Amino acid sequence: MTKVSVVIPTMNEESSIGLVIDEVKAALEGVRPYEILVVDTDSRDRTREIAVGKGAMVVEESRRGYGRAYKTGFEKASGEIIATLDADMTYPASDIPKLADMLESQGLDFITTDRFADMAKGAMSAKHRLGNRVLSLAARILFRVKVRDSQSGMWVFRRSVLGGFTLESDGMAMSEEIKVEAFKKSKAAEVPITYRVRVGEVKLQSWKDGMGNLRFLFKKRF
Ligand SMILES: Nc1nc2c(ncn2[C@@H]2O[C@H](COP(=O)(O)OP(=O)(O)O)[C@@H](O)[C@H]2O)c(=O)[nH]1
Ligand SMILES: [Mg+2]
Repeated sequence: MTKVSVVIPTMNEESSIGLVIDEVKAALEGVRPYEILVVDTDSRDRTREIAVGKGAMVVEESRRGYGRAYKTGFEKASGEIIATLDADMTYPASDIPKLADMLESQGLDFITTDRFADMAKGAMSAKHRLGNRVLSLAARILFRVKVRDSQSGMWVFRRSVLGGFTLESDGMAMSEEIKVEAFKKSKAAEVPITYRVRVGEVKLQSWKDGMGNLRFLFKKRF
């Protein structure tokens, strides 16, 4: 069985990181070899302590940014398959084995997930839903990527795809960037998931990150 490295970025997620690690362990223990890498940016709460206590490896990355955290985590990952998710209980960690199986049985390189397929009530505000729809539409038009949800943060992919492109963004825009590149340069698919209500405070800055993402798409395209 191929090893899975589960990479989780954190910034002050003490109320949820333990729950996420528990769910990852319950899903993978005895199913596949795995490791859990928590990439933390200067948490001032008990995030690191909880992660270490639950057996995860904590990677310190003090340079801010969601994309930066992932790039650092990917460099440290030893599994041939990498799975990503937020530290906030929104994504179904229990789906990781199913998605890894799908990757292998269908000969895929990259799987991203579609949160719009089954979203819990209150999991995403109307403003964020609209923003995500606009960004997803922009990605479809500008890059012809067949994704409904360009901002989903749960991906399961072969580590080898990372050798095929360079990720420029250090921020939230890395989420759409990795999809654009993976769909262009490898065999990729989007799979529906259930998206849950967040535990703890959101780190995303709606307007700043939303407009930043849109700007990123246009800059990358033209
Ligand atoms: N290491 C690190 N993690 C971050 C940073 N910004 C956000 N995160 C984490 O990235 C994930 C996504 O952030 P979140 O607030 O859930 O954004 P949303 O899901 O887009 O609303 C969470 O697990 C955050 O703790 C950062 O600068 N560094
Ligand atoms: Mg989140």
